Amino acid sequence: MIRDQETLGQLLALIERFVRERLVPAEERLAEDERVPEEIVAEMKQLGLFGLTIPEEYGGLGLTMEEEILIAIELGKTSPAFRSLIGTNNGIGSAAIVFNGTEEQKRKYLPKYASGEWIGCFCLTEPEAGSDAASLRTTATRDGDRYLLNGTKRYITNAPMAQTFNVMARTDPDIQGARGISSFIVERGAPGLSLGAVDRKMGQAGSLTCDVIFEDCPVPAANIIGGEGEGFITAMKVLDRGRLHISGVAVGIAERLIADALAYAMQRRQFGKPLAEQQLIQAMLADSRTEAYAARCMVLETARKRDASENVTLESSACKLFCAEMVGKVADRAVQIHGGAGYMAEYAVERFYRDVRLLRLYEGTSQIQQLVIARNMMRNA
Ligand code: COS
Repeated sequence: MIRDQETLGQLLALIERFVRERLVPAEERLAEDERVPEEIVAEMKQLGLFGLTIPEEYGGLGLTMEEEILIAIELGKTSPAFRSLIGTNNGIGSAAIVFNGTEEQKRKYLPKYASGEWIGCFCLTEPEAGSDAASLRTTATRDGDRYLLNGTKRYITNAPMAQTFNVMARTDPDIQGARGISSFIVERGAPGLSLGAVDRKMGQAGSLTCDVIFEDCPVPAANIIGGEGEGFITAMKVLDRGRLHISGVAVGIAERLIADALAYAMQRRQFGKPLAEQQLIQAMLADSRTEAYAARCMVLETARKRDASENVTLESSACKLFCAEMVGKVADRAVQIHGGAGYMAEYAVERFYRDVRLLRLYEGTSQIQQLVIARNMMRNA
C-alpha cells in the first residue's frame, strides 16, 4: 500500500540520487576497504535509512511493505553491502521487537535503531543449525530474574558493529523442536558475550559477519521478546518479511546489472556492429529484462497482500526463490555479455556476480523456500 504517492516519490527520488551520486562512485572503495566509509554512514543516518520500517512513533519512517520494497529496489542498484548495513535495523535485527516486543522494549531500542545510533542483528544460525533452525543448541537457563545464555551463533550479519543481538535460544531443554525456543535481546558489553574474527567471504565485501559466543552470559528476564517458547515462531515471521525485502533487493540488483550490460553492449563493437545488435546478445538482454520484470511484479504484488494483512508465508518464499535465482542468472548473463572483460575486477559485473551468490543462501536457501512453498500448498489444500 502506498499511503501518499507524492511523499513517497520524493523519498524515492532522494534515494535514487543518493545511490547514483554517492554510493555507486564509492563501490570500489567499499570493496577495497571492506567497510562502509564513515561519511556515507553519516549520510545514511541523515536520510533516515536506518529507520525505514521502524514505526513513526519510535522515530522511524514507518514504511508499508510496498513502500519498503520500492526503496529496497533502489538500494539494490549499488553494492549490496551498503544496504546490508541498514538491512538489519530495518529487518531481521529489529522486527521481533516491532512484532512482539513490550512497550518498554520498543521505547528503549527502536528509536536507537531508527537513528542508526545502534545496530541490531539477528542471531539464529549456529555451527550445527543452519537450514534446520529449530534444532539450535544455544541454551538460555533461567536463574532468578535473569537467564544465562550459552552457545555459539554463526555468520551473523552486522554482529561486528552491533550494539544489540536478537538471540534465539532454547529455554526448555525437554522440548527438542521449535516450541522450546525463546527470543532475547542481548546488549553489547554483557559479560560472557564475545565475538569471533570477522569472516572472510566470497563477496559482499564491507558487509561484516562473525560468530557471536555466549558463555554464561546473563540476560535480564525483562529482555525476553514475547513469552517463553515463542521465539521460533517470531523468528519465522521475521523471516517472512525479510525474505520479501531481499527479493526487492534482488530486483534492484538485476535492474542495475541489466543497465550495465546494456550500456556495455551498446558501446562495444564486434563483427562490425555493437554487441547489442547481435541477436544472441539480444536474447540474453531480453531474457534478463523479462525475468527481472516478472520478479518486480511478484514482489510488489506480495507486498500489497501483506499490507492488506494477508498471510504471505508462501508468497514470500516464492518471491525469495524466484528473485534470488533470477538475479543469479542475470548476473551470469551480465558477465557473459561483457565477455572476457566481465571476468576483470575493473568491471562492476565481476563483483556483483560474486555478491549475488549470497542471495540464494541467506534468509533461507532456495531449497528451504521450496520446502516452505510445498508445505504451505499442502496445508492450504
Ligand atoms: N509464520 C508463523 N509461524 C510459523 C511460520 C511462519 N512463517 N513457519 C513456521 N511456523 C510455526 C509452525 O506453525 C510451527 O508452529 P506449531 O508449533 O504451533 O505447529 C512452528 O513454527 C514450527 O514450524 P515447522 O514445524 O514448520 O518447523 P520445521 O523445523 O519443520 O521447519 C523451516 C521450519 C525449515 C521452514 C525453518 O527452520 C526455516 O525457515 N529454516 C531456514 C532458516 C533460515 O532461513 N535461516 C537463515 C538464517 S537468518 S539470515
